[in-house]
Amino acid sequence: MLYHLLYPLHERYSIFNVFRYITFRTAYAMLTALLLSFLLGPWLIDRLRRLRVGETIRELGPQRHQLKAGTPTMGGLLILLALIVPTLLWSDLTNRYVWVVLLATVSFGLIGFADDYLKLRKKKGMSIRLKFSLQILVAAAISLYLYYFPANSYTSELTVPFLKNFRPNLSWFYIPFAIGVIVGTCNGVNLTDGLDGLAIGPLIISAMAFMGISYLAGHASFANYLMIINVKGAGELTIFCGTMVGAGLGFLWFNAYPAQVFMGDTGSLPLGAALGTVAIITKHELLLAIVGGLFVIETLSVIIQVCSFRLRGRRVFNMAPIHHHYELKGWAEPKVIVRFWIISIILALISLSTLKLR
Ligand code: 57M
Repeated sequence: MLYHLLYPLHERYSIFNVFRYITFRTAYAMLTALLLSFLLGPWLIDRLRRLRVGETIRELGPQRHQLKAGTPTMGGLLILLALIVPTLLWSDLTNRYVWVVLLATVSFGLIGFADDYLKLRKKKGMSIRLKFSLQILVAAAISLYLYYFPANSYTSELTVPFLKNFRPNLSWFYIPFAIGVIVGTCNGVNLTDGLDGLAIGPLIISAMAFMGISYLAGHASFANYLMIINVKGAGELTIFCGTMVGAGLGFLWFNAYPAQVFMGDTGSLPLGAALGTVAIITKHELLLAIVGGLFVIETLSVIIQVCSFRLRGRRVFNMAPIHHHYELKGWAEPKVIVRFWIISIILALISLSTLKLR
């Protein structure tokens, strides 16, 4: 909105030219998201506490987690607000991709909110079947739209990290693939969200990486130089990714150990879905598995644990997801968190290197 209101003034005052630049708007969208989080965070946490929106901790988990009982959850509401408002303020709202990522964010936010609400008020969340069906439904709508209204002829092709001349074309199979990317990412983030700041840290790091990727993919000359697919209009997603970094940092302020608030599914599902959608639009779906490799590791640990228990009757990890394994091995919670962040930074650096190493 600010873009539409203020940029036209450049004809009279040249200073307003800055509103044309994606980099300028990204920086201010990020700062707006941070400011909103700092201003609204304490108020929201207080409201959630008064409304008794507190977490019930399961007994089978690491004992230290019992101390967290009553910590307000649904802090994802703060993330949603800090994501949506700055995006509306600083983006070019005639860009269709901005609306696609906003649709993903809001719809998955509603699914997460409904689940958290039911968990709190009825003591039982949505059934797994209903939760997955809703996720698949929204992801299918997004995937079908992107497939049938493509930016270019490369839509069903995949960019393979480290390889420049191998771009498999999935044809119509791209639709279920894209659904898998969105649903997989949102559940990967959800599974990772089990220690203070553990999910939001790698999410910020991944959003930073995709901030760069969106900018490059949307810029014809840079995309051409790096030999990546140029997606006209994807550059505007730099602002959305910047907002995700700002909203994430703002939330981390309150979620840092010892957490004053948890994000709940209200936060983890929309963040994961938004990241997956950005990866699809920018045609870096496979790279997301490296950028967000920590979410993949957490998900794999659960799959391995469940398969091993069913097939061999034995566990591989003390407890899955893998962060609980290290907790039970005696690592202090902040140590697990910071080490997992470090792994996430390494993975983001490796993935950015693939832009040149091919
Ligand atoms: C969400 N939720 C946290 C909080 C957060 C199949 C199975 C592996 C599923 C998995 C599961 O249910 N995962 C989904 C994990 C929970 O956090 C809430 O949930 C929201 C995210 N959806 O925002 O509202 C707890 O995590 C802790 N927490 C923090 N700080 C944070 O910032 O400390 C969360 C955010 C919170 C708090 O204690 O209550 C969760 O872990 O439940 N299930 C599991 O993860 C369980 N693992 C398990 O059963 N493993 C088995 C099998 C099935 C693989 C095994 O290894 O044998 C663990 N969950 C818990 N305790 N709570 C087991 C131990």
